[in-house]
Amino acid sequence: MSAQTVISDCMLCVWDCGIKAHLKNGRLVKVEGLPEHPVSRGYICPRGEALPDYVYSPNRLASPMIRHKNRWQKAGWDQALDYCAEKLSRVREEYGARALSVFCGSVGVENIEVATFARRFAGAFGTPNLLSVENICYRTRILARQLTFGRYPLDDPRQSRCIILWGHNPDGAKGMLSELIREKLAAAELELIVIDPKRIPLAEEAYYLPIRPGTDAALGLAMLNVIIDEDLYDREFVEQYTIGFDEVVEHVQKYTPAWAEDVTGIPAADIRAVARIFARCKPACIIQGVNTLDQHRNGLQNSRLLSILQAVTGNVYNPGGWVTIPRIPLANLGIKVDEPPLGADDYPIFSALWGRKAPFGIATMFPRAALEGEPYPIRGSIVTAANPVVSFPAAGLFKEAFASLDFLAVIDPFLTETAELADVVLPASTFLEKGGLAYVYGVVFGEPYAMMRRKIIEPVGDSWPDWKIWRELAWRLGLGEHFPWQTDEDATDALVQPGEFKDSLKAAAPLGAYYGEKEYHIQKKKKLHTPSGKIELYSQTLKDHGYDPIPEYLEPYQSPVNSPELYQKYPLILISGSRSQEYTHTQLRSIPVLRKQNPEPLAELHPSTAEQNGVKDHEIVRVETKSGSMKIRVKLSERISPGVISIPHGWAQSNVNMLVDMEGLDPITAYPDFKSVLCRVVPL
Ligand SMILES: Nc1nc2c(c(=O)[nH]1)N[C@H]1C(S)=C(S)[C@@H](COP(=O)(O)OP(=O)(O)OC[C@H]3O[C@@H](n4cnc5c(=O)[nH]c(N)nc54)[C@H](O)[C@@H]3O)O[C@H]1N2
Ligand SMILES: Nc1nc2c(c(=O)[nH]1)N[C@H]1C(S)=C(S)[C@@H](COP(=O)(O)OP(=O)(O)OC[C@H]3O[C@@H](n4cnc5c(=O)[nH]c(N)nc54)[C@H](O)[C@@H]3O)O[C@H]1N2
Ligand code: SF4
Ligand SMILES: [Mo]
Repeated sequence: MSAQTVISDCMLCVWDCGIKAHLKNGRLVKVEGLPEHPVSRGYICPRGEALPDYVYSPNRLASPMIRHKNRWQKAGWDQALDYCAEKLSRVREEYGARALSVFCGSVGVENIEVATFARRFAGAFGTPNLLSVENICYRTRILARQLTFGRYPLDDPRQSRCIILWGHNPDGAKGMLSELIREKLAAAELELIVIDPKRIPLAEEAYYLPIRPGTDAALGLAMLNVIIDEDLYDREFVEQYTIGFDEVVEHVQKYTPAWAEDVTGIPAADIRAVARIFARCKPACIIQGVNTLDQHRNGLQNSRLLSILQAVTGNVYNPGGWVTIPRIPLANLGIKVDEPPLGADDYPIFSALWGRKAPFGIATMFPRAALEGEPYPIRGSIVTAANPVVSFPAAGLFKEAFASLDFLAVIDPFLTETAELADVVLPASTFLEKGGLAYVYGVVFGEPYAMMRRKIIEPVGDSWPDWKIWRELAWRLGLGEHFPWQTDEDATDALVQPGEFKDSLKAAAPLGAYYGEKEYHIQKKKKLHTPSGKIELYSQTLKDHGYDPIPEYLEPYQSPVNSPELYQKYPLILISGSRSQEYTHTQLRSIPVLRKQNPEPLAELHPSTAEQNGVKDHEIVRVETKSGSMKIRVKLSERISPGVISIPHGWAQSNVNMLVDMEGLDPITAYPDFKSVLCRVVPL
């Protein structure tokens, strides 16, 4: 038997850990962490270890399938692609190219190979409607930081002396970070602050603030109030590199710790204490969850507030604060479409900031376009690397919308819930069966590091890599000139611009290479990319568009304060989507080794809340909101704040997104509120 160990990386979630893949006779048999990887340093999680079970899962789609009268029929690639081409041509003839949406999920954004070719196909076809999780994940914070700093600075925690985990539980969502934090705590090198309605494991070793969900901006404004009032800000940094500080000073006067105590439920003394630790203990780094701060009616302003806190304490562009990194020289394979995408008029800053156009539209507008033809009809969709009927808010509506289309194709290694609605499913190879670029925008500790990934096992079943699927489809639609690549190596090579970095990537393979260095103290060296050239605590851009130039506190859309009548009927606050190590979103539920570790979705409730609601541990309940209901088993936990219920996302049979609607969208980014949803539990 021939045994081989190959260096690669794991793309089962966004952090992209380095791996050592052990092969026997060309088959993946075991995966370990890769100590030589300069970012993950040997770390992998249970999903990474389960990679062999994942790639050879019996549930992988074995061949293309076409639906005939509600039954799936196996098809060859030629037949399936001819069918897709015919249907897509019809959509284009009847409604125009824009009536096709290309829908990408988390993998469809994070996996550069998947993202690049999907985007290129949309452009070649002529539709501006590339829709994606960019509309529910990360983009809000990126935009908030761009508005403040001109570019998107990233967390740089290795050298931090103080870290605030603000709505973020790295034990579930980012294992590498929890390892780092624990190392730093053990070495007594870190002040840790946790702001979370759940006493997460790291809260045991932190200054812990249990917050009422969705009230984070109140806490942030009060911290700013203390930092200014007690003269704890970095005067020199503020004077030299920011604009709008005077306005901020005036703005935060009304947001006192006593006021914030009423709003957040956190004692004023604790707010003061935490503000002091954060301001005095430099370098400090706020690490924000996506869930909590972005996915909120006031998400963009929440993220802006954290940017302002970092800036006034001088924790930007310093080691251990927030840092920018150079742009990776990716090849620009996007094809420009002149027409703007869905939502460009309604959400102008999200769609184009300072003339830089976002390549995607507003995904939360998709159901209306499909179901009501507003603002114009979307009649076809190709969903790749996404499972929106489970992962998107108002899941019932998304399902109805996809089911209503004239044509739906899904490209995925598995028959997802979205694929079940499709006319055609096309089996995609997983990342280990094709080349690609291991690069995740530097989101792991701000490291500008990337790896050129090569295929390490042959495509499983009759699956194809994404680039090849798009290519073959494009040729059938007369768009072949845009997809000249013949081999996996060609397609992978095309992802990076020719030049020094590409050469170094190839030379370093199978390990990766740095495409630059972290850019410390850039504010001293050059004008920033904001209109004023400085850090904009006050944002004239937001003001010009009719939004608050400095964040105000806004109650959650559904809340005891904002909707007291609703609260009478639905007296619990639902937070959804806390991550667990075994799963990525809607994926991996059918992998036995992972399912054993985390067998079923559980709704966490405090024992006192359970008692008030007549609910017992392990009982199955119905959870109801004004928009929907679902059943789930209850787990009592002293960790969760009373009055709050936490439900994970991604479980199709207990889909929490049946409970989440799209009424209170963020007016700047159209993000839904996945948190702070009022609900009730009904014992069955
Ligand atoms: N294992 C695993 N890891 C993942 C993913 C995955 O699916 N699985 N997904 C990846 C992706 S795409 C993303 S976007 C990230 C998301 O990462 P995050 O959004 O950071 O997710 P969590 O760390 O689970 O953060 C949720 C925490 O916020 C708390 N919380 C809920 N509501 C509030 C609130 O209103 N205020 C405050 N302060 N806290 C609140 C919850 O109790 C929980 O502890 O995770 C990434 N990592
Ligand atoms: N209630 C609630 N809902 C949430 C969240 C929350 O916090 N609360 N979080 C949201 C966030 S932050 C995100 S990012 C979304 C994620 O939402 P999605 O991206 O829709 O969820 P995934 O389950 O990760 O779907 C990815 C799909 O890609 C497939 N795939 C894997 N590799 C490949 C490949 O190489 N090629 C192709 N074509 N397909 C591949 C997988 O099999 C899977 O079906 O969920 C969101 N939903
Ligand atoms: S955290 Fe786990 S799933 Fe994510 S990249 Fe690392 S090993 Fe893979
Ligand atoms: Mo995400």
